[in-house]
Amino acid sequence: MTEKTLKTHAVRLVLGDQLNPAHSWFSSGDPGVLYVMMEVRQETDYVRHHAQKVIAIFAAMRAFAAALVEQGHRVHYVRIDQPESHLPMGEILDRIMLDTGASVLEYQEPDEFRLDELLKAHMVHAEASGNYAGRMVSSEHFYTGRHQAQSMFKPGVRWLMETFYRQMRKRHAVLLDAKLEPEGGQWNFDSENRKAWKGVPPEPADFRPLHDHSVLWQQILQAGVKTFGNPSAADFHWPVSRREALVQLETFVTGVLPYFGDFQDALSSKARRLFHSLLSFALNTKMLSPQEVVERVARAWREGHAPLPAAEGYIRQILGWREYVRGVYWATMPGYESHNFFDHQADLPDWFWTGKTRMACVSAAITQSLDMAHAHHIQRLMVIGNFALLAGLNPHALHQWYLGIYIDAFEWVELPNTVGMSQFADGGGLATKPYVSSAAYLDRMGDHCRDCRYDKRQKTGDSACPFNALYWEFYERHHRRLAHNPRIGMAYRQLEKMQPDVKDALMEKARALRADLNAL
Ligand code: FAD
Ligand code: DLZ
Repeated sequence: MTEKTLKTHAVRLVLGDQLNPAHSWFSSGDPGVLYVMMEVRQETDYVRHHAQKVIAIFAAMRAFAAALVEQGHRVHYVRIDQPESHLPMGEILDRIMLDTGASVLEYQEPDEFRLDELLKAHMVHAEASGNYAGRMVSSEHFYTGRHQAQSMFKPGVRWLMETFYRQMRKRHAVLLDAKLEPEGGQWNFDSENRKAWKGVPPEPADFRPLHDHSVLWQQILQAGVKTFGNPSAADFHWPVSRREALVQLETFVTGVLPYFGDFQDALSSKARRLFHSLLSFALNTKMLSPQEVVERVARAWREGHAPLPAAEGYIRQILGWREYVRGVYWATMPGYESHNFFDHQADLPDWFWTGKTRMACVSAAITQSLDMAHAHHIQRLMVIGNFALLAGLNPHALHQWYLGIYIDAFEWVELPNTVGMSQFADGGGLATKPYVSSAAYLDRMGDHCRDCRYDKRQKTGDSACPFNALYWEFYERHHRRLAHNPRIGMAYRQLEKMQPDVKDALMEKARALRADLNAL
């Protein structure tokens, strides 16, 4: 029986990051609806992805399709080892529409500008040719609808994250008391979230399920998809179904959340995860909703299982930062991807693909990223991103690296974080000052300096930690662009006070470092 004989009136496309079982599409069964999911080269090849990212997305897509079929829905699934996977998405959709005779193609709003434009243009063409009608519906995932985000963040309106976050807390009645004031009398407990970790309490055990995806990995390899990073089944722990994602949420909330606040900004050579939730993949593929995660964390506090600074700190990441960067993305695309405020042009050193640099903190963060397609926020921002900004790496090349390597990287969230927050390449649209530091900060928040080949105390000479000279030269080099910023006045005052010979030596050292980044 062909799909035509089943009388399909509508085809509905589900993208790889739209695995939301609570979407209203699935609340009732309609035998006239055919769901389409596809593993396609168009999506695997727009950037080179980490092997685990491709495996995780395909495994989660397959689990989602199987769950739909189990519920009685009809699904047309294109696997990566089928010849169709080489076709553009639009052509596959046209074929299915022709084969089924369906008159309507529905799709959920894509989170990425590229795909949004592509599908929009495809629907306009299909409708103009009289082939079928296209209809975009909400993905029913975020707190802030896409149009609402676009109008809130419209050009000329400057939204500080903190202002946005407070408004979100009020609008969605999160952590508010009976008088609609913030619980604990404070909106933000950030100042309590900056402790270094000395090994106590111990890093939580990783209860995530271990998956063997070797069959899927062979299919990906045979299809010729180019990836990088560790594909090893032995290291694959990402949740690939809603059931697994819920278990992960529960183990985080019950055993880890109480310490999240304290060690949110910590770095450690002995703990890769520290007290982070590892929920970003499940959230960004929509297996979990942000509302249920926020509600579960708020409940943990209400029931006395987590301190308020931990719960507030965690909720701020999701209700605040996650929604905020999405607003920035939709308000500034297209164009945000090409910002380069400092005109930084250096290539990424080769060790971005091997982790083989002698800077212990950078090596650990990159090696971990290659091993598990994840690094926590401070590794992404204050280790890798900090180095990239000080060294003058090209922000667009860096954006592509971040977009490829992390399990949770989808452009709507990765791009503002990399180009805006981490590289200040938008000139301060998102961040109020560049996130840069010398070795002192890295040493205060972590323990990598102890066993590093470089010396955190030295600024010049062969053994000096590269972050030191690079830090001062960054400020000197960008004096014209940054000196007026009141948040960094202190750095410029220190530079002014520096003895000329000390300053010259620092500048010379930094220029030598930047001339041969591969040697670090
Ligand atoms: P936790 O530390 O447990 O935080 C909980 C949740 O809060 C995360 O799962 C995430 O959904 C949300 N969150 C926290 N910080 C942010 C933030 N700055 N922006 C948006 N959401 C946030 N996050 C991504 O989801 N995808 C990315 O591609 C991504 N790229 C980044 C690139 C750079 C340069 C930087 C500095 C940060 C990036 N982040 C990205 C934000 C953050 O680092 C990750 O969300 C986090 O490390 C994911 O691990 P986790 O789930 O254990 O997070
Ligand atoms: C990231 C990704 C990859 C690697 N592969 C697919 C795929 O084969 N099919 C698919 O539907 N989605 C994939 N994705 C996720 C999409 O790129 C994602 O939908 C967009 O980035 C929009 O956020």
